[in-house]
Amino acid sequence: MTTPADSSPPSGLAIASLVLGILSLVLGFLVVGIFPALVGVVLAAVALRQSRQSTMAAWGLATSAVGLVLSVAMLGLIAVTVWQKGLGTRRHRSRPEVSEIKMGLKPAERPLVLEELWSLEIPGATAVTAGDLDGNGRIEVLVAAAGRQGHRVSADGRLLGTHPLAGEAAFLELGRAGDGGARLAAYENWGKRVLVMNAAGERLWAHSTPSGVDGAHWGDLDGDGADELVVGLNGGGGLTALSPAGEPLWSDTQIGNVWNQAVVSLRGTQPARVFTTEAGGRVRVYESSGKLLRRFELDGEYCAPMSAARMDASGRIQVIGEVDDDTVAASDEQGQTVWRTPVSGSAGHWRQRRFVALDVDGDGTREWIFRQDKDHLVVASPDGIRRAELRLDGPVDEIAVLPMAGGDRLLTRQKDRLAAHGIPAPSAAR
Ligand SMILES: [Ca+2]
Ligand SMILES: [Ca+2]
Ligand SMILES: [Ca+2]
Repeated sequence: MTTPADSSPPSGLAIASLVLGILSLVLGFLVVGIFPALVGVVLAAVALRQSRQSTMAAWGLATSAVGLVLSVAMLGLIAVTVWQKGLGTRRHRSRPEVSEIKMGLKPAERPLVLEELWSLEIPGATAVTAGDLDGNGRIEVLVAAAGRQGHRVSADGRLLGTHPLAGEAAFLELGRAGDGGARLAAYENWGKRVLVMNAAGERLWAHSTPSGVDGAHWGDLDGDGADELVVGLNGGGGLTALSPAGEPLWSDTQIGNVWNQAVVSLRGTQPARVFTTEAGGRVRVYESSGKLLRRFELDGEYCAPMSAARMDASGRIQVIGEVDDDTVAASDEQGQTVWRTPVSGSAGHWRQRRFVALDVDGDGTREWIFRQDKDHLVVASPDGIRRAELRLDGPVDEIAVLPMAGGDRLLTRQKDRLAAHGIPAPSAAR
C-alpha cells in the first residue's frame, strides 16, 4: 500500500477511469455508455481510495457518473417511446394470454330459437334502421329506398307510410334528438358528406368533408339526451365529433384513415366512450372529450370491421371485431380478449353493420349478432356462449336492431326483403 501523501504521478487506474468516463459520455447517447461508465466509476473509486489527492481520478469519477446518468436517461427515453408506440414488446406481452383462450364459442345448455316474425318486400331498399321516429313511445322501422324514398314500417311489420328523404342513403343511422324525436344520419359509399335529417326526412344540416366518409355513428357523449355524431373519414381525414347541431366538438386527424367507429353513450355514472379502428389496424379508445385513452390490437391482430357496446347494467363494455378475415374476437374495453371464433370468408362490406348488440331474450344482458357465413348468423353472449343461430336463404345484405321491451328483434335485409326475427311472445306462440 502506498501512502496518500506521496502520489504525485496519476495512477494507471485514475487514467483508465478518466478515459472510460469520457468514453461513457460519448457512448451515453447510444445507451451502451452504461458499460464504460460503470467500470469507470469503480476504477475511479479504487484510484481515489489509493490516492485521495488524484485530480485525474476525481475527473474520472465525475465523467463516468455523468455518462452513467446519460445512459440511463437514454434507456428510459427509449423505453417510454416503445411503450407509447405499442411496438412488438406489447404484442408479445398480450400473446400468451390470448393463446390461452380456446378458439370457438361454448355451446348453450338451452339454445334460443329465433323465428321469423314478419317480412316485407320494399322495392329498391338500400338501408334500414329502427327506433322511436316520432317520439310517441312506439318503435318504428325506417327503410331508405332508391329515389330518395323513406318507408316507415311498424314494429309488427305493417307499412305505415312513405315520404321523401332529403338525400340518398346507402347507410342510415338513427340517433336521438333532445326533444324526444329522431335524427337520421345518411351517407353514401365514398360520399363526401353526412346528411342529417329529421324523422320526416327533411334536411337539418350536413357535414361536408374533402375526405370520403367511412362511417357516422350517434351517441350521447355528455348525457343531455341529445346524441352527438362521430364521423370517420378516409384518406387521412381522421375522426371528428359533432354536436347535435353539427358543430365540430373535437377531431383527431393524426390517425390517418379510419375504418369503423362505435359510440357508447354516457349513462348515469358510466362514462361515454368512442371507439375506432385505423390504418394501423388497432382499436383506439377515446373519452367523450376526444382524449385518447388507449389503443390496442384486438386479439393481437389487425382489425378493420369493429363495433363496441355496453352489454349490461353493470356497464361492461365489449369490443367486437373481425381479425385476419377469418376470426371474430371480442375483448373488454382494455383490449383483453374474452372470446374468439372462426368465421368463413369476409362476408359483406366492412362499412356495413357487421355486428349488432341486442338483448334477444330480454334478460338485461345484450348479445352480439354477427355473420358466421354470408347466409348464417350467430347470436353470442358477451361470455362467448353460442346462444342461437339463424340460417337464411341467401346472403344477408344488412342487419339492424329493432328494440323491443321484453326482447329485441333482429332485422335482416336481403336485397328488397326486410324481415324481423326474434323469440315469439308466449301469447303469440299459442
Ligand atoms: Ca314512434
Ligand atoms: Ca349529448
Ligand atoms: Ca340477453
